[in-house]
Amino acid sequence: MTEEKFLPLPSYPRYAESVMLKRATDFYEEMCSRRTIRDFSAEPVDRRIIENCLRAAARAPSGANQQPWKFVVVSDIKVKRRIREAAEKVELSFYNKETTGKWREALINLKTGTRKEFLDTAPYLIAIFAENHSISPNGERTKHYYVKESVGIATGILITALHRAGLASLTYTPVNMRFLNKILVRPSNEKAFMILVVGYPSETAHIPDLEKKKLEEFTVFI
Ligand code: IYR
Repeated sequence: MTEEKFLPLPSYPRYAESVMLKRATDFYEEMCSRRTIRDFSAEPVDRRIIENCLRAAARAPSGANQQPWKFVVVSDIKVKRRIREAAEKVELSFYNKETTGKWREALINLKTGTRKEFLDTAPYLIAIFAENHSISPNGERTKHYYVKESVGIATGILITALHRAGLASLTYTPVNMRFLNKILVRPSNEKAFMILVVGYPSETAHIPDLEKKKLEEFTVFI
């Protein structure tokens, strides 16, 4: 790797405190309108919007700046159908095994099931992979650090960018995602992290009546 140069920090946007407070409140309010949905419309979405959201996501900090992520953006209906088929197989065995389990109990309010219609209805499935190591052209392996943390941060920024652009998403993680490497022809150093389903909500989309914890419940100031 080439040695990084150091540059002076370019004009840091320093706001008046009142402006900061307003910006923070406005952003909080914008995040309050984000909801995970499971009923997507088939309406197409301009690919440039997705591209810019991905550019924003890839500005995430990462362990040793290794940027250990790969985003595979699937809009091809044949590929989406294959993903749905494979995912529903995984879900079938999950729901059969978990019928009495604690996990099933935790999901009861979400009314999820084995049918994953969104996988071929939504215009985009973004399969997110985590690169546990990289392989240079001469076959040398470089270990990556804090891979899950890094990919998690990038995914969070992606979800936020999509929401800001006016798109809804679903974080979808079947218990076994190895089928994604096969269908999407990804190498073995890439481990599927999640499928982010992206599009507009269907006109009849419903969401569970969930509560979010209050600041006092999840924060401690010392
Ligand atoms: N992957 C399954 C089960 C599921 C698990 C969690 I944790 C959720 O928050 C939602 C669903 C499914 O998608 O049905």
